[in-house]
Amino acid sequence: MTGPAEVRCTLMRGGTSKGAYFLADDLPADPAARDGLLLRVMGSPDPRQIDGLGGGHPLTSKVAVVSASDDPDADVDYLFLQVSVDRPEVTDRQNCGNILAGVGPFAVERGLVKAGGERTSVRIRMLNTGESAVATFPTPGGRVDYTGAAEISGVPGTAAAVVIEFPAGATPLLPTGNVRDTVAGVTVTLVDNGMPTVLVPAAALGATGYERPQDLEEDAALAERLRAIRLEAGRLMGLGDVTSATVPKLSLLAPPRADGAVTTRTFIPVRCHTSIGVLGAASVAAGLRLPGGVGEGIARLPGTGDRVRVEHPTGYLDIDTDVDPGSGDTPPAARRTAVVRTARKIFDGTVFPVPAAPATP
Ligand code: NQM
Repeated sequence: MTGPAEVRCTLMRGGTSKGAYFLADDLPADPAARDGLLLRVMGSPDPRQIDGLGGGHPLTSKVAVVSASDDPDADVDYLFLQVSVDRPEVTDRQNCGNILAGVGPFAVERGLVKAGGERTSVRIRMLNTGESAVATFPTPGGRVDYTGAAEISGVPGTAAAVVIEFPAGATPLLPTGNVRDTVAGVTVTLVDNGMPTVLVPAAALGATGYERPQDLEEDAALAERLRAIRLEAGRLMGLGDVTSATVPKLSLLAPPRADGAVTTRTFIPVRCHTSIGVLGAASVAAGLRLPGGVGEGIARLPGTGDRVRVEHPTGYLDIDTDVDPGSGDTPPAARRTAVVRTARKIFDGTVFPVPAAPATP
């Protein structure tokens, strides 16, 4: 076995996801050794991840690697790693805005950032995309307070708000330069406001958009169409061959059922999300704001303000996006995005990445 036999680890809920948080210095510097260790920590590959910390779903098989930043504009660097549940794969090809919610509190807990008073703001450089975020959360008496009155759909109870602000995106909002593309025979909007996402009218795939995630996951014909769309969209978006990548995500759009702007069912990219990712929702919200996008005629955007309420299978996610629609040679761009999440420290201790002994025949 390569790498350390035991590692300090903090298990945290970040938004509607759960993951293992590490200091970068505690993990092997070599990515292959690090990834091998993380597979053993999470118990992958195994659909139940019975031999590790993972919860048998992509949303609970996540890792944050955090370190002090050498960027003068950032306090910490955050590398997100998605650990596959059923394949021996770890990827840094996507970011995660839910796990991001735990990064600021973790940085204070582990002494990377000093608490700043009643509330602390942590400037985070997100290594997966090169973009940045600022997370602000309560730290009365110099300690992170996880308790509070903020409610987010998909998480029982209430907790302290972690307010996350994203400045203007570093990547083009429209990777192909078009508000509509035809991909595998379906008209879609390909958008990236922090997460490469394919917006697809649910009706174009014979879905209502109100199905339960498990029912959509059981539809083999739908899975095949989504796969074809994703592979072609990935190439068009400049992501290359995305056969085994976790991006782009696909969000099926339908008219809102409650008081939101749109209803979504999001594939990440094979399992259907029980809610929606933060950056996935940021991309949906920005895409809906683009005149001519496939959301037109489906979404009901509020007449004023930046807030877009994105409905999903377990409620809704409110996201603020300010989009410059562009004009002439100036392409559309997201000026600012903001969201409220919550996080919780679940345990802090030592994880033992012992490999399973080979089974005897
Ligand atoms: O889009 C799931 C999640 C995510 C990602 C996924 C996320 C985001 O809910 O910012 O948070 O899309 O794989 O954790």
